[in-house]
Amino acid sequence: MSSILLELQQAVAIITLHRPEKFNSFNREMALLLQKTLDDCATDTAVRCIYLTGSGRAFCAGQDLGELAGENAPGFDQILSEHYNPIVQRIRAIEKPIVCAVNGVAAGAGANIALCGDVVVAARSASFIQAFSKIGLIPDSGGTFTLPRLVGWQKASAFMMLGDKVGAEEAERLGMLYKVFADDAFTAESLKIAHTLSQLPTRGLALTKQALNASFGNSFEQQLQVEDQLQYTAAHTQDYNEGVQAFLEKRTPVFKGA
Ligand code: LHQ
Repeated sequence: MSSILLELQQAVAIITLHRPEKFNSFNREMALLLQKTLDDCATDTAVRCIYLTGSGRAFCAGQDLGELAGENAPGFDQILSEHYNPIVQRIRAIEKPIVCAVNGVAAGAGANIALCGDVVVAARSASFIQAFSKIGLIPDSGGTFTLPRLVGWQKASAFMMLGDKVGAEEAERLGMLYKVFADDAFTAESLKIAHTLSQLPTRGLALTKQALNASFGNSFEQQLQVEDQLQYTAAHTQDYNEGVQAFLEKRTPVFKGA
């Protein structure tokens, strides 16, 4: 069976990391397949939201450490540039909202991939571990960029050095994620968010994502310029017209994503 499962549920593409016996850790094949699947979802106009989750007890335990000891182990020169960086770059660049639904433990690259989603939700029993320090590595997959921006420099620094297991509720309190749901309600509640996003003005959400991406490197004045340009683009979408029209006509808008 494939290590990446893809199911289209109305306008939501459900991507499941599927190596449950290895806690959905990444080998090269799975990393490349996830990239291809993300690309397919990016170009498929029927997809208006991507929902990324894991099979079984884990979301993802990062790199498959067994693969590194094997004969065909990918080199350290390949692992970031060919596996993890292209994954997190896609998650930030794809012009559709991406929900990371953290169903269980998310460790190493698995944690940092989850944290760069547009909306990150977790099951109450899930946890996040910056596991890298325990094996002598540094946090990657964008973690040194994302985590201090989410929780502040001090918590990020301590989590990364100590490799603490941060439970879902603490993660929510710290601003690492949007919401926590009870384990038995997690799939239904998190999918509800994905379905809601899939019916919103997709272009507008993509432009919002673009503005947020740009904000980290910009001054206030530069960011106002970015908003000015992107708002101009948003105001020329069909969904903007529909949104205003529906408001004036006191009816529910029907957005097409264009
Ligand atoms: C695993 C793994 C795993 C293989 C659980 N691999 N089998 C970048 C640069 C270059 C190279 C390296 O990588 C990277 C990026 C990275 O992601 S580095 C960080 C790699 N990940 C880790 O160091 C995490 C290792 N795993 C753990 O610390 C624990 O397994 C966690 C905390 C995730 C879960 O602990 P438990 O709930 O106690 O479960 P477990 O340890 O019993 O694991 C369950 C099974 O999953 C077990 O298999 P088994 O056959 O014994 O039942 C584990 O061997 C397997 N597994 N993670 N990364």
